Amino acid sequence: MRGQIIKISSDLHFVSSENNIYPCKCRGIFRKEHIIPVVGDYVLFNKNNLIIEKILERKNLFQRPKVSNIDRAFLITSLKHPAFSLNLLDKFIILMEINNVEPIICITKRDLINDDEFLEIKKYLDYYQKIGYKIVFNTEIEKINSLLKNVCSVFTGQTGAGKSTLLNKLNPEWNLTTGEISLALGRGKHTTRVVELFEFLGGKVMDTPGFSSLEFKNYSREQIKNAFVEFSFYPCIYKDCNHTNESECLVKKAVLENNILESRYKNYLNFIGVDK
Ligand SMILES: Nc1nc2c(ncn2[C@@H]2O[C@H](COP(=O)(O)OP(=O)(O)OP(=O)(O)O)[C@@H](O)[C@H]2O)c(=O)[nH]1
Ligand SMILES: [Mg+2]
Ligand SMILES: [Zn+2]
Repeated sequence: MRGQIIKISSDLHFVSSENNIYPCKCRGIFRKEHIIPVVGDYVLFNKNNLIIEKILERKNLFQRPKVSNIDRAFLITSLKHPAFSLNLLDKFIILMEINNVEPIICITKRDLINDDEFLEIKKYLDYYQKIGYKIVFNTEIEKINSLLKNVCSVFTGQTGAGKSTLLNKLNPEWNLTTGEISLALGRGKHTTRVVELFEFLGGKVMDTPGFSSLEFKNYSREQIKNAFVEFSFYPCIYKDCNHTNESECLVKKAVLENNILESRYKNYLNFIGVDK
């Protein structure tokens, strides 16, 4: 039978298929061949002995959180506790661009900052919107529901940002555990421990354990450069311009003229390993 892994707990893989959930183990060969199933995987399994026989081809695969077959990724971004971070936002967006997944910026904890503080951050949010990214607030339930409809989405973000809280708001039946914020550390306490997939509005949505930092390696300079979508609005004379030391670089000019956000450019240099 064909099914999809919705949760993994030690060696038990919960496979959803035709309105049932089957707790399955993997064929022994998986371990030998270093095949590691993740939540989101479509699999072939035997419902008599509850063994997963095969993982079907993945559309995409992420390491942190460990999930596959994603169409949309919501970065749950709190404005305070934990603090708003442009570096984290850019890392997330670049990772999604490279993997051809649509990133959605979902803002939480607007209520924890005052209007002046919000205006400071709004300048940045307006820029991201201008270059084509969708931004929603965790209070805009209808808007979030319409983005979740019929596609497979993942909620990711820092621990304590409010992923599980928002999912409970979307559907209280999920009854997910939510956590306190450690005031000493200014972040969450890793309340969600495992990835879990839920069917919702004809699509799927995954809750995931939060992280305290996001790393990416193994991406080439070329990939990172192309993932900064607004750079293509400023076509440099040299097609392979890296926008670093080249003269007559239109991207650098756009940064100087405040048409490209300086933090974006700095993060670009940082991600390709050129620190200025
Ligand atoms: N004031 C305020 N608190 C919020 C908001 N959203 C979430 N919280 C609180 O933030 C804390 C952490 O929320 P969680 O939903 O557990 O965060 P999480 O992202 O699931 O965290 P991990 O599971 O550790 O990754 C809880 O105390 C929530 O009540 C919000 O919009 N405003
Ligand atoms: Mg959680
Ligand atoms: Zn250039």
